Amino acid sequence: MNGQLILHEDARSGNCYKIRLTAAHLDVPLTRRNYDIMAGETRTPEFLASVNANGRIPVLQIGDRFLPESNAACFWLADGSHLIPADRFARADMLRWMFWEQYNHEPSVATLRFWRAFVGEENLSEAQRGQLGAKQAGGEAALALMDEQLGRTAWLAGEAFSLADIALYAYTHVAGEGGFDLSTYPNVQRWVADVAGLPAHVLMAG
Ligand SMILES: N[C@@H](CCC(=O)N[C@@H](CS)C(=O)NCC(=O)O)C(=O)O
Repeated sequence: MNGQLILHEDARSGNCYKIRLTAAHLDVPLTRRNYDIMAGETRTPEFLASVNANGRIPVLQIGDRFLPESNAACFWLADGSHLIPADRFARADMLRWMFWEQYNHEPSVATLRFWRAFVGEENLSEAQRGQLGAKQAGGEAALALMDEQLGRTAWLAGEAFSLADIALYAYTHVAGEGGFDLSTYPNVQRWVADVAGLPAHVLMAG
């Protein structure tokens, strides 16, 4: 009905992994097209003109239409499925966690992973080095908030696994690569194991 689904991605990116994990839970096949973001492959004139004018992956291509932004792509895939709560409040609460992920979690937890595990601290600019402390504190505050929620409910948006868990699992389970100690957050650790134990789970490097 929607033609072929193509994921434009860099397989090392947690934002791209969110879409693969959502598709796995829905048993939806994706064709994968890889770009090396470290080599600027999402900044070429061709990519900007035909895939995403914002110069970033992931982009989910649905037939001849292109949908950037990881959480929007997950939402498109999961619309009407068990990954989105039927209850109106729970559905909005799921979105709350996904917006929060983009504003309060990903900019610290994912950026520090990118800087420390891929760029290397010795290669950071002066300005980036100056942000290390604030990003560490921001990431710790985000993980603490998740830990508080997951001490009260099984999953982030209540008692059912949802897109909120997928969106936040992507970078949380590899937060150690960014210099965060997940053993400080026992409820997050329990939840990471629960997500990874679901039958449809796929690994990030898969
Ligand atoms: N808010 C976007 C973030 C996309 C993003 O930052 N993508 C990064 C990789 S995770 C990227 O493409 N970086 C390459 C570049 O900026 O040149 C999303 O959730 O999809």
